Amino acid sequence: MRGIASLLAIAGLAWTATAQVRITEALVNPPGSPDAGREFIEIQSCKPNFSLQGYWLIGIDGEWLFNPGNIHWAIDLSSYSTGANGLLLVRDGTAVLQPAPAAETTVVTIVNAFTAAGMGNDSYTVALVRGFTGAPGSDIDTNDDGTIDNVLWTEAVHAFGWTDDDVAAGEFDAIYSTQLNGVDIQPTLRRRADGTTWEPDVIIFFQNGSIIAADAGTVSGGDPAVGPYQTSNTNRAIIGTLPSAFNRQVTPGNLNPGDKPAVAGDVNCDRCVDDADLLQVLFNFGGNDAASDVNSDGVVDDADLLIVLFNFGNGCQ
Ligand SMILES: [Ca+2]
Ligand SMILES: [Ca+2]
Ligand SMILES: [Ca+2]
Ligand SMILES: [Ca+2]
Repeated sequence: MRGIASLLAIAGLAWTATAQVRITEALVNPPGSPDAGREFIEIQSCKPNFSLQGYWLIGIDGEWLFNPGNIHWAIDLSSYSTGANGLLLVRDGTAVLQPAPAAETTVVTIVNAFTAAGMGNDSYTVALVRGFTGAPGSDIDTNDDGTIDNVLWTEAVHAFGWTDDDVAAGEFDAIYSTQLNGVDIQPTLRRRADGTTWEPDVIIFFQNGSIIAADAGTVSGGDPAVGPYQTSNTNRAIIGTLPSAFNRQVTPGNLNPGDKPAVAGDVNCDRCVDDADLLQVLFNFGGNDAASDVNSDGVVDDADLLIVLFNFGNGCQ
């Protein structure tokens, strides 16, 4: 039997903050045209069937000519919950995309969700925030210096973005993703041999912490209009070590290769219910730590403890 000291050590390690909800995949520039109708953003929660009350997805312009910091579109996710696997897919059209989303995934279809022209394909930021109080046309960077000076949310949860590295003298493109707890896919990772820079079409985040942002094409035998799509073998930026299960495919509404589904009772977001989760609930007992509040009723108590115990060992294989 493990001693309490080693249990504490495990719990301590587990308490390095892990976002309870994050972006897992996005297709911002599908092969062919038009873009609108085939773009998507996929997010995943640690808890199955998690209410997204107060969560918003927002698109933020970064182009000098488009007023850096302009809110391009904003989607209120408050009336939705993630699926049993933790996934929620936001789509901007009803046309079939391949592969079909998993049956457990919540699919939200809002025609022209990312505007009638789709998400920007140049310098652009996409963010997941809580408590958004702005609207399309709001400006989060009023003096266009690249630093957010008009905070229109209560919490920045996750984000991604990149510049197109294509500005005239005196111009300046802005990316806000690192200020929003996300990642900026740097131009140095996106150079062609001739020195020009490509812009990603798709970004995929894996649970092992790795990320790929790449140009997208159609898989051999696929239909350019509906996919399946795959990441380029040449125009791609990789951060970390991609899972060996990754086969380049874009997977809207399906777990990314190597990723695990959400599991009830997983408090520290490693998709396994074990002593670390049990200890975190015990240490927060009587409080309101959101991650430890397994049943999301506002208090950490025996009801949460029981869910952890009943699911003990789940997801750990
Ligand atoms: Ca500013
Ligand atoms: Ca996916
Ligand atoms: Ca866990
Ligand atoms: Ca509770």
